[in-house]
Amino acid sequence: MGKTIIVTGGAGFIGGNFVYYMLNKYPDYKIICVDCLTYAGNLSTLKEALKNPNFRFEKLNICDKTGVKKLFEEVKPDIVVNFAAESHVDRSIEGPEVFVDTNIKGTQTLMEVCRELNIPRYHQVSTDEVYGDLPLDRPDLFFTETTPIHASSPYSASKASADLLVLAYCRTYKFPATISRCSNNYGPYHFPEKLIPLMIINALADKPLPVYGDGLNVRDWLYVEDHCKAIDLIIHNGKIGEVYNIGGHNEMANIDIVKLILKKLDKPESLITFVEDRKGHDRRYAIDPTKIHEELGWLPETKFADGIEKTIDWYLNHKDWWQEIISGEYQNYYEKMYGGK
Ligand code: NAD
Ligand code: TDX
Repeated sequence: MGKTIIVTGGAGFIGGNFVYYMLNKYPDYKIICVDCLTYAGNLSTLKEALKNPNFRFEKLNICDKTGVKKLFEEVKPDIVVNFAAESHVDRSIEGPEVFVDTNIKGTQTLMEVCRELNIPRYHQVSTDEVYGDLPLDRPDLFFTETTPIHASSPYSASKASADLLVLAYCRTYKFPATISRCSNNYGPYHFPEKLIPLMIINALADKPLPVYGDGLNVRDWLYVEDHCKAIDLIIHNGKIGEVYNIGGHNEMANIDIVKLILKKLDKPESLITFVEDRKGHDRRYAIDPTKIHEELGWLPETKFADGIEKTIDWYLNHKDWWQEIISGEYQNYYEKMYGGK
């Protein structure tokens, strides 16, 4: 029988991609998106999903326990997948408070409602950033699920706190949850404040491409659809109480990504502008995904060369989507973050 799945944060980048992935893969499932539409949430991302009778959107804050409980009581979800979060490291450095509210308190609120209503399954979408960073001169080191938590930014500290709460709920209340910790995603609907879309959009406008510090920081990039596939496997076949790392074994220095984007768009490298470094900037992230591969058979399918091509094409073909975003409040953000740099 078809399941009912609540997807929180489904109007954002990864949650939105997950909504489409699940609607396509499981035509007998009902997908309900809970999202309060912060600056990062866009209903236009869900335009096609809203035409699907198996999809429903609820504008709701995950910290609003009364609202969340009323909805969960009504729809009786089989699974809750929590993507909702404040997700941008730079914003967490400027204003950490909302990160504590949404990422920690919001997670606890969702779990509490699930516990009170005996919802059978909860999944927490977390990040590799909870492990802190790795040195550039030790390419043999990777994050495994047993790497100690060592968060660097207010963002990653809030995600790590939520993870600890989820694990505590599992142990104390036998709460039926899993956690996934994924590396950097890229792909369609990625909010323009993040590295890859920002560089594509600035390059298209012949604007400077702001690279933090020396540009040698390394991230492990995964095409967003591969992340969605991993979460699908975990919510259906994962073991309760377990953490699964998800990563593409695709480490790249920021500067190399930026140069690649310029080359694909036929723009000059003179657009690259080195700016002041991010405070506390993590040097390198690299995931060891052996556990999810061996237990659940997951492997990344999209090679970076193909994924970046698809992503650039998507931004070229969906100018309406991002032009609407960057014409609003985003302008103030951009001026504040990059104006003085
Ligand atoms: P995003 O910022 O694009 O989207 C977040 C969504 O959550 C938005 O739609 C926003 O409106 C919604 N939201 C925020 N606060 C809310 C609240 N209080 N109540 C209800 N909805 C709220 O984020 P993303 O990049 O899609 O990330 C999704 C999840 O994946 C996050 O938990 C993030 O920590 C995690 N993650 C992201 C990446 C990445 O590379 N982007 C990598 C690993 C893990
Ligand atoms: O203008 C920029 N210039 C620049 O050099 C921006 C926005 C970023 N960078 C650098 C900082 C990072 O080393 O690029 C790298 C990637 O930056 P982001 O896109 O901000 O991602 P990151 O900080 O690595 O975090 C992302 O991956 C892990 C997501 O935003 C998180 O939500 C996720 O948990």
